[in-house]
Amino acid sequence: MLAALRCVRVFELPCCLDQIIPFSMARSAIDEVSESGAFKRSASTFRNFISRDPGSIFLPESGRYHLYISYACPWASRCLSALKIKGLEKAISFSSVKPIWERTKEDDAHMGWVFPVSDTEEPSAEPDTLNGAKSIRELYELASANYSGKYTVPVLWDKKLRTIVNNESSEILRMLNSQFNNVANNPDLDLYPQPLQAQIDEVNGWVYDGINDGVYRCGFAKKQEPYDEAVEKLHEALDKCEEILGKQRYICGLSLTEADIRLFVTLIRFDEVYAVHFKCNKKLIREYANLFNYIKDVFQIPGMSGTVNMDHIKKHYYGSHPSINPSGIIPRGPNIDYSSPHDRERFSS
Ligand SMILES: N[C@@H](CCC(=O)N[C@@H](CS)C(=O)NCC(=O)O)C(=O)O
Repeated sequence: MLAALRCVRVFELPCCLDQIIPFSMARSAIDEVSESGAFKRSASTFRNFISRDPGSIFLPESGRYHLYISYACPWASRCLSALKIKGLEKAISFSSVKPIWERTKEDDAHMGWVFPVSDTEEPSAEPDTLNGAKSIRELYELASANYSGKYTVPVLWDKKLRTIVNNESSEILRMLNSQFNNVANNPDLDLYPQPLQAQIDEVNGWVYDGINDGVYRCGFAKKQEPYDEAVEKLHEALDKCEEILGKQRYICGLSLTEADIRLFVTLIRFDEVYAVHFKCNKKLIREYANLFNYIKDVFQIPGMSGTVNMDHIKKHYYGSHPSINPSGIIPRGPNIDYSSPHDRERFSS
């Protein structure tokens, strides 16, 4: 039965991603570059859903699932944010890997996420006590013997069936929002409310293209033209956010939704990392009045500050991409204080 379950994987690629199939054998995002020099992200592979639907293999049981994250990773931080602000820490355990990629096997050159060997080796990172894995790669190999994709975080792990449920952050975020409300401390918080779903989907679309994935397309471009295109698109999207957030507190209106979480995780890394490491220095977030206040507002939501570990974030990016930063030197600044006062309460009433 377990062998069968480990094959519960679907390979539905969004049509916009179908041209990247030739690169899907790449084992690391930094290698996913087409001949034009543009970065093209491949789709996640494990796409099962936790639900109470009849026939569901993965039921929403308290204590059954574990979320493997890296504090450095914006995609994993989406999920950690949902877990924390929904109050799911008792129901779903989580742990973080070390921030800087290391060799995952002695007999090949793959570099990726690894666990520390002791609790004291790296603050905020923990050894894998669940599976005894040395790396995230080992978890993928446990879940599927012939897996050939990237070894990414987040990973939502099923302790009962000892397999990966899902490794796509946008889907994990939705499951955490809706499937565990009977055990959540904050069940009334709905990050994807029915009346706003079309608007959230629309915002997610251009925020992903322009901003979430956009910063990576700036940073991982290997030629000037795709870089220039990505920077243009990034600032079109940031300008659009700035305008929207000049009229309302959150990106889809009066209440916090998953679209805010998805925007926040990129914005909080922007001035500290992307501006320098990914060459996104055309305009900093702290030069956008509304965006800068908005980051502080979201950061100060109870639970959110615990999802931001700037030490891991900076160590990871500056230390894990030697083709971009061969020395691995971590810039000292700018050390922004996101807990300082903001002006977003002006929209509250
Ligand atoms: N589409 C995935 C993307 C996840 C992803 O790319 N994670 C990065 C960390 S920020 C990763 O683990 N990369 C490992 C690699 O590229 O080898 C999601 O949203 O969950």
